[in-house]
Order: sequence, then C-alpha cells, then structure tokens
Amino acid sequence: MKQVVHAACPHDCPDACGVLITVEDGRATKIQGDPKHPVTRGFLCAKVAKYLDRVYSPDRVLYPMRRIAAKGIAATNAGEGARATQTWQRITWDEALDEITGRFQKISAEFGGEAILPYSYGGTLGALNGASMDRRFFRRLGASELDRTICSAAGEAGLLSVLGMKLGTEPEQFIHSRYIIAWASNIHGNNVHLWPFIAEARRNGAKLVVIDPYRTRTAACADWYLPINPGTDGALALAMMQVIIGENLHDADYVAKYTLGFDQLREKVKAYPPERVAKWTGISASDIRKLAREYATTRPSVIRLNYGVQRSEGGGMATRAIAMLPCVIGSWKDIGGGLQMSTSGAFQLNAAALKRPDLTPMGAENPRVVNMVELGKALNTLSDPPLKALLVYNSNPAAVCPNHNEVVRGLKRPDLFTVVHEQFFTDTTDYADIVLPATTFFEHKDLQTAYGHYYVQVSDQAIEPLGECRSNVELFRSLAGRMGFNDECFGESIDEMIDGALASNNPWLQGITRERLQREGQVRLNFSGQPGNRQDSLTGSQEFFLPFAQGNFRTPSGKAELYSEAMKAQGLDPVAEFTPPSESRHGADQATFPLELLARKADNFLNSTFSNLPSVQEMEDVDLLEMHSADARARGIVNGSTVRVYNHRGEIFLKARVDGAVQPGVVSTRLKWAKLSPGLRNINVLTSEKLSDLGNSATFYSVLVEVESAKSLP
Ligand SMILES: Nc1nc2c(c(=O)[nH]1)N[C@H]1C(S)=C(S)[C@@H](COP(=O)(O)OP(=O)(O)OC[C@H]3O[C@@H](n4cnc5c(=O)[nH]c(N)nc54)[C@H](O)[C@@H]3O)O[C@H]1N2
Ligand SMILES: Nc1nc2c(c(=O)[nH]1)N[C@H]1C(S)=C(S)[C@@H](COP(=O)(O)OP(=O)(O)OC[C@H]3O[C@@H](n4cnc5c(=O)[nH]c(N)nc54)[C@H](O)[C@@H]3O)O[C@H]1N2
Ligand code: SF4
Ligand SMILES: [Mo]
Repeated sequence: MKQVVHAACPHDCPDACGVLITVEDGRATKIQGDPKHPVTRGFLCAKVAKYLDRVYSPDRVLYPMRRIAAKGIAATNAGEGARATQTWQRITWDEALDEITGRFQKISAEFGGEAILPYSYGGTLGALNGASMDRRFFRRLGASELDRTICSAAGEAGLLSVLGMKLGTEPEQFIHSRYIIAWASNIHGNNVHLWPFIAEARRNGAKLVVIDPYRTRTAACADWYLPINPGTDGALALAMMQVIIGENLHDADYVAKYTLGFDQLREKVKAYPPERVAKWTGISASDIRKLAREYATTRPSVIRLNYGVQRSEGGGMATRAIAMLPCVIGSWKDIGGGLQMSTSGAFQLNAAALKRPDLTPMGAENPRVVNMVELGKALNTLSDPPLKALLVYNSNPAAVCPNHNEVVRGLKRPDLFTVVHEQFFTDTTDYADIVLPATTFFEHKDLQTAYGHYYVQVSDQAIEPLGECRSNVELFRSLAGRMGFNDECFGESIDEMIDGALASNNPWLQGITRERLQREGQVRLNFSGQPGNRQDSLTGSQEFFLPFAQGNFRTPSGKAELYSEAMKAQGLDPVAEFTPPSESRHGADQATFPLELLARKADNFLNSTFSNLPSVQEMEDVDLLEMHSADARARGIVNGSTVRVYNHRGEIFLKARVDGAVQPGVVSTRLKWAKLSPGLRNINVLTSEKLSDLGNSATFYSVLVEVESAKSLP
C-alpha cells in the first residue's frame, strides 16, 4: 500500500518546512518538500532531502544499551558490531527504566532532586517532543532547571528590549523589498527558503547587501558585500544611526508617534561617527555613510538579521542597536520593510498546558538553574548539591558545548550517572551509562511552529518506530510511570496534548484546530483584524501582517524603546553602546592570541547533526581552517598545510585553506562531531564559556587563537 503523509521538519532551522513522505508497505520511500507550503514551496534543503539515509542508517540506536566499558571514545567510526559488543550490552526497556529510576531515587534521597540535571536543546523543535512531557517530568522530580541559552538568548533579549516581542517581517513580503540587508545571515546555508523571495525581489530591482565577516555563498552573490570585523556590529548600527539622524533621513512622524527615547539616541550616536567606527569594523567611513543613506532612502528596506551577531560578548547590545534601525527610519510601515530576526513570538501555544509548571513539589518552587553554556563548569565545580545525574536528549553537548575539554572532563566523572536518549551513537553517548533509542520525526506525531515564518503544522507519523525507539514524549511518560508519578497529565494522549497546546486564548490561534491542521497541512496564524495589516499590492489576494506598522510594540511603554529603563536597571546603557569583545583584536585580551576565530556552523550539517552520515558528508568540506593569504604567509602556511590551531583552552589540528573567505586577522572553521575530527576533538575545544552581555548566552564568535604549521594530522 502506498500513501503520502504530511509531516513538518522539526530541525532547529527557521524554515520549518512542510514535508511529504511517501510510505510503501510501511517503509518510507521518498521525501519531498510540500509544494502547498507557502514558504517551503516544494523543495527541501540538501541535507533533509537525504533524510531516508538518516532514518534507515545502519548506525541508528535501536535498543536500550548499558555501558560495559570505561567512559570515553571507544571507537571513532567503527561499525555497529564492534561498538555494541565491546562497549555496550543490549538491555530491555524495563531494565533500563528500572536502573534509571532506581538511580534517580537514590540520588534524590541522598543529595536532593537538584543533583539531577536535564540537558536538552534543538534536536527537535516539535512542540511536544521539544518541551512538554520532559518539562512535566523534571518539574515533578524537583530536578535542577536548565537555562537554555546556547543559541539565541542574547539576541532575543536585545530584540525584546526594543520591540517587546519576537515578531518580524514575513518571508513572503521580501519580494516587495527594494533594499535587503542580510546581516549576519547565512541565507543559503541556514535559511535557504528565504532565498527565492530575495531572488524575486532582485529580479524586480532590489539590492542585496551582506554584512558578514565570512564570505558566504550569499555574500558571494550579493550586490554589495561588506566584510565586518567580528563582534563590531553594534558600532556599525550606531554609526548608521549617527548618519541617518545627522542627515535628517529618519522618519520624524513614525519616531514621534511610536518610539521612546529618540532624543537620548540622537545624543548617544554622536559618539559614533563613521570615522571612529571604521577602525573597529574594518568598513570605511565612506562605505558606512553610503550604507546608512541607501538603507534609509531606498524603500521598502528590510533587514534579515540572523544570530551570528549575537554569538558575541556584546551580542545583546549589538542586536538592540540593529533593532532600532527600522524604528528610526519607519520601515515597519512598508510591505517588505522592517526586520526579521525571529517570528517565534507569534506562536502563543498554551505553554502551561504543555509544560505544567504547577507540578513542582512543595518547597521546590524555585529549583536551581544551571546555564547550559557552562556545562563544563557545572559538572566540575557545582556543589550543594553536586550534579550526580544527567539526562541528555535533543542535544549533543560533547560536540556543541563551548570549552569542550572541560565538558569532557566533567562527563568522564565515574560518579556521574549519565543517560542519553539519542538516534545515533554521538560524541555524548561516548560518556553515557545508559543509551536509549529515540525516534526520528518520521516515527512520531507532533505539532510544529516556526521561527522564520507564520505557519503552524501538524507533523503526522509516517512509519512505525524502528527497533525499540521511543519518542521523547513516550520516554518521559515511561519514566514518570516507573517513578510512580500518577498525575493525570502523564497519561495524556498525543492528540490531547496537541489540543491542549492549541487551546490558547491568543487571538492568533483562533480557529486553528488539530483537525483543521491535519486537513490543510499548514495554516497561517490568524492575523485578521490586526492594526496595520495591508493587502498585497501585486496579487491583491493576501493580507500581509505588519506587526509594528502602527506601533503596537509590546514593551512596557508600548513604544519602540530606544531608551529602556529595563536596560538601565540591569546596569547597562539604557540607549546602547559599543565595547569591543574582550576576546577580539580591539579587546582587553587581544595581546594573548592574535587571530579572531569564527567557530561556524556547516552549511550541510545542522549543528552537529548529520555530520556522521556519509551521503551528507560528501556535500561538505570538513576539517579545514580557512585563513587569509597574509596570515598564512606570515606563518609559512600554504593552501593544504596541516595546521595547529590553539589558545589557552586547547588545540585542534586542521588543513589550511587559503581561499579569500575571510579577511586578514580572521580564521574560520566548522562544527561537526568531535570523534570524526582529527585528534578526536572539534572546534569547541577552543571556544569559551564566557557569557554574553544580555541573556547569558554563548559567545562562540568571540574567540582568539594562534595558528602554526604542524607536521601531520594526529
Ligand atoms: N545548514 C545549517 N542550517 C542551520 C544550522 C546549521 O548548523 N546548518 N543551524 C541552525 C541554528 S541552531 C540556528 S540558531 C540558525 C542560525 O543561523 P544564523 O543566524 O545564520 O547563524 P550563524 O551561522 O551562527 O551566523 C550567521 C552568519 O553570521 C556570521 N557572523 C559571525 N560573527 C559575526 C559578526 O560578528 N558579525 C556579523 N555581521 N556576522 C557574523 C557568520 O559568519 C555566519 O555566516 O541556523 C539554523 N540552520
Ligand atoms: N562552535 C559552535 N558551537 C555551536 C554553534 C556554533 O555555531 N558553533 N551553534 C550553537 C547553536 S546555535 C545551537 S542551537 C547548539 C545546538 O546544539 P544541539 O541542540 O545539541 O544540536 P545538535 O548537534 O543538532 O544535536 C541535537 C541532537 O539531538 C538528537 N535528536 C534529534 N531528534 C531527537 C529526538 O526526537 N529525541 C532525542 N532524544 N534526540 C533527538 C540528534 O540526533 C542530535 O544528536 O549548538 C551550539 N554550538
Ligand atoms: S532543515 Fe530547515 S530547510 Fe532543511 S528541511 Fe528542515 S526546515 Fe527545511
Ligand atoms: Mo541555534
């Protein structure tokens, strides 16, 4: 029997694609993008187009496993057989659940629930398998709470400080833009479904400007590429506003009606003339002026701001400064104007129904919070209570966490009981006591929102779980049962959970039901009647959502806050300011190591996911250190040389590629599994646990290193 199932890609990606899976006699035989999805428009990214290789990979974890060897990397890339017999003993789910709950109960009795830490992030962004039954379980257990800041917390805090809500320009409006700035936005790599809209805008005469220290594919095909020194974007935005306000190019009417603190901003930006900012950014004063003038006068103009800016020590403040730009020029009024960093704030699912924070045991209302970026520090230094158990799901911290050597030192602790729920034997399972098999999105049902558009989807289950795989929801349901948690919510069915999540008072979810989602595949949030909505002038059929066309900011003042009391209360500049990151060429630590490192993502992997699949590996250039010819020459390095890249946190070995991707003073390499990298260590050996200025976020792009040529790869 052949059928086509509608699913939604749950990977941590703004596009949240609609997916069609063909199933024949219980086996998935084809995957394609849903042509009916207005943003997916029938195509998938290259990695998910190969998803059958992932689902049916011979390397999948299919059964619960118990460690029978010492913790550590047992085999780098060995086949299933060797690994299974030398490192793992297959056990039943009952045995696994007994062992886990037994250990959890013992640890709770001896040290308290806070000695147990959940560790999860973006494996799946499905509303259920991302954050529902797991949150209920850990609340009920009284475990430490995880502050999930590894990705976007700095940028979110910066954006919210100005707009009050994570809303932005919808992708469909980009075709109407005349001036598009891709700011720290690797569109071809990380957000490919925006590209066709930009391409159409350019056919209509739009100009594309890219601001990125790395010459991405998007930068290479831009009309104007501005390589910027890492971590200096805040200064650039302030200088642009110095020019715009100084030359009276701002929208005085919009500013007067809908913003707060313009006079303070006008004063503040006087300290950031283009000549001063040119020295930090590496962008000439004349180019800064030209950018500011073009941006303010070519209408509609839109900024696609992505998260690259905010993975920096001053990333929150930089995002805040950039978020002011569309408020100052009033581009929120235009179809195809404004800014998009994230659209996720529009999806106001019923979080209390999903996560049930009310399950907290008496006396444990405010559990200890552990920042996920500081996992190494937490495992090695926390006391009162120390961390004694870790349950990892939806994440691969031994690959993605900064200061990898410290993370591994912590994970190796013999007294730490680690459980990892996974689809593959990752870097993190190498330190697990128990590994549990997890389903892929083909094998479970979920509800899907997005952070790069405004469509909700139900992702249907296409095939039966492989082997003995269980979804995250089913794992935590099983654990709750075994712990004797008899709260009714642990028995809710998947459909009841989806219904509960959609049962929200938010007007944007009105009329969106599970039945309707299953019938229609994807449904746009219900923005009808929103002030500022406008008809599409080309087709006349679509009503666009312009969240801030008539103000409606969700800040305490209801205005776009160019001056923020909340910032002031945190001891920060209430307008905005720029301080160079301490780990940068202009920073306090610049004397330690001379080169700025971009520890970037791979275009064809998704963080560390996909980096173990041969058919995806073929598409990606790995284990390369990209550097400028001047920096290479000064160190006697040529294209293809083996190099040692090091700082005070550690060292890695790579092959040099001297290709013009980066400017002098900057080097770059990409994230992948550590155990598939030379010397069994990846880029996060070199990155820092230091937190950003706002949001306590990670600073993957504020890293100094030195490079020297080496004899051979380890
Ligand atoms: N193919 C692929 N797609 C992905 C991912 C992936 O790993 N691979 N990851 C997903 C995830 S988790 C996320 S959060 C999103 C993130 O997607 P993006 O926000 O696009 O994240 P990054 O790739 O970190 O950064 C974007 C760009 O910012 C640049 N950049 C670095 N530092 C600076 C700086 O100081 N200033 C400026 N102007 N630019 C800078 C980088 O070189 C990069 O090209 O993408 C998602 N999509
Ligand atoms: N150097 C450097 N480090 C980075 C970044 C960077 O740009 N540079 N990016 C950072 C960012 S933005 C992010 S968001 C983080 C991402 O950090 P993570 O969210 O840890 O990302 P992944 O490496 O994709 O690991 C997700 C894991 O979840 C598993 N998984 C997928 N679906 C499921 C499921 O349904 N159930 C269970 N139990 N497991 C599942 C996958 O197999 C995969 O191993 O990495 C951060 N680390
Ligand atoms: S990873 Fe992103 S682009 Fe690729 S299929 Fe999933 S949502 Fe679409
Ligand atoms: Mo992320």
